[in-house]
Amino acid sequence: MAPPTGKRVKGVQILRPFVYGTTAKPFDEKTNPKPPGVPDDHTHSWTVFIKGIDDVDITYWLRRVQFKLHESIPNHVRMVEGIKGQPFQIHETGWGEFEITMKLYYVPESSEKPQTLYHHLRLHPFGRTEEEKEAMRLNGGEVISWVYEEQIFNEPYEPFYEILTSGALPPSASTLKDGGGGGGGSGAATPTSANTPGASSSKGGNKKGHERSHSRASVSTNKDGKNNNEPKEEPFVIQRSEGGVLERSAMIPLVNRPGQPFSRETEQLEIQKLKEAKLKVDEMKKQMMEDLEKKQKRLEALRAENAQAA
Ligand code: SLL
Repeated sequence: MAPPTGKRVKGVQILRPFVYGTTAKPFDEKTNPKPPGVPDDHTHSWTVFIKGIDDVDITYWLRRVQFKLHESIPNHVRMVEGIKGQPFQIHETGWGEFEITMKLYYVPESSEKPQTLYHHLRLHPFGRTEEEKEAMRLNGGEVISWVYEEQIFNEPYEPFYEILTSGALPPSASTLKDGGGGGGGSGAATPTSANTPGASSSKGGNKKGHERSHSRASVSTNKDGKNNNEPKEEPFVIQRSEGGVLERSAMIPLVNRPGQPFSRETEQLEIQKLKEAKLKVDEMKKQMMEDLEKKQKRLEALRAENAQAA
């Protein structure tokens, strides 16, 4: 942690969305063959990662991540340095589930102490219902346990505030490649901790959302009809197309895409689920109150009968 430079910007809170978690796949001759040298008792390959939402770069605020794996794994404490536009991640193989400790080291300008996150590595399908487990099995046995999180910087120091607010950028080239990103998740994801029903978004990669706006050269004509062949740069327009997010912003994607299960769409579905659950609880409560009232009346009647008989 670097000594603080400048003052803290009072009354300001800046948040940055990010995603962390694990993706695991059982070894399988056809779909996931075991690489040479992997011990016989290893049953799965897996990845643990921290990355930007929509795969945008986060290394401008997160410098390095220390992953602490199970002690049975050789070299189980690993430091991963940030590479611009790429997830912080570790690929491993093994046979068992355990809790992974992730220590987040921020950029020196932040003067922030490291913070720790914990995540349970999941190798086997899980869920609240059999249906949820079944959905994981259908997805080629790939087990996705991803969590949406927001990093909050409270009253950041001035130099860091400058970095955080220096302006949003269009998604960088590194995020143009296929979805999955750090998770290694290839298809529509069924996220877990968030347990988002809408997560399994439409398949069939729609890459339009990642296209960046670009400036074009144009040829204009002068008043006198002569061609003015000087190429003219059109103003650079930052677009948020197809619900994707801009780099260095706190945006959330509008809609889900393959490998990108966290979005406003997902949030709306979660809210809807909560509303429905509340209605159900209210209804159950009403029913219980009615039952209680009936029982109380019956009790009173029995007491009265008893008193008469005595
Ligand atoms: C369990 N409590 O019994 C857990 C421990 C440990 C997993 C899980 C070893 C990999 C390697 C490995 O998978 N350890 O040898 O590199 O389920």
